[in-house]
Amino acid sequence: MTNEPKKIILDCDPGHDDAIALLLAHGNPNIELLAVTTVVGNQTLEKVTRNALAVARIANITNVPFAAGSSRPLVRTIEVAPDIHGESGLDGPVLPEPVISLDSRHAIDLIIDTIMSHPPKTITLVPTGGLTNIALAVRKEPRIAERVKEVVLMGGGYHVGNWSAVAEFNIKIDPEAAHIVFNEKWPLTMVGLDLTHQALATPEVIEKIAAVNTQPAQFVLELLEFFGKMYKKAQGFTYPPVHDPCAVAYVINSALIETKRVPVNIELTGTLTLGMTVADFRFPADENCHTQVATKLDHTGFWDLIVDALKRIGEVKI
Ligand SMILES: [Ca+2]
Repeated sequence: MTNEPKKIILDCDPGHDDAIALLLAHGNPNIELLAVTTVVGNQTLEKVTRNALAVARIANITNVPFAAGSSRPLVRTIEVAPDIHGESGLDGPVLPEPVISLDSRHAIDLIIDTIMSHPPKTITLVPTGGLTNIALAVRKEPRIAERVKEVVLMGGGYHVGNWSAVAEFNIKIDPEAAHIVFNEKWPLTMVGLDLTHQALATPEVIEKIAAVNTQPAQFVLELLEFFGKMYKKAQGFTYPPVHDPCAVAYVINSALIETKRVPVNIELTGTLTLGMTVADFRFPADENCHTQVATKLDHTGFWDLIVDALKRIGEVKI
């Protein structure tokens, strides 16, 4: 890790795990959060945007622009995930009224403006929802593909799916957008289900978060309690996998997550496999391969980062 904080733009659809990703990005000293953008996904754009602003209040994030983005996928009809995230998209805790207001720009313009106004190769894009905004941004301003440092996204899975047998939610809800994003030549790390299913919020993790004993930590506990119940009911998990902060953790300290360089592309025409992230493990990847997949998580190191971020955020009374 260098001393210079890593600049990121978080493009998200909060979302229990997005909320924790946002707290991690805000609370970790190695991250400089430049912008937060929202996209339809776990719930409607209106709901996830409100949730993002509520999380900003909970963690006292006051100096970061938030902008709303795409309200529907490029081609497909909207699919949301109330069976995991509830009707609000962030069910469980009582959400406070937001105190900051939205940036007047569309998310894709905030993304483009932010990337183009910083030096080349200094900004990492961290999408933790469907890829609609990122696809539209790179179509509107193709120069961002060369200008970003890398894309580290939560989505996909090379062996498992959750929204179908082989497709993960973020990719499946807007596969055309994912196809655009995976086929640009920027360095891209796919933090997929193979990795995030290792990021389980076990009782030991819950205990460590409870010991922080602040309102933001209590908020995370309430998120995880609801998320855990839903994951047990919907997908049979004993403890819930907390996907999105894994992408932020990789940016903070790549040593926490092992990766493998392989070509990845998105299935757009399969009748059973639409939205599958097809990873080709047959041969050693050639040197031009710009995609890699996350394979193995340091579980303790990962959760220690979350606990540390909550400690640094400290008490925020609402
Ligand atoms: Ca998400």
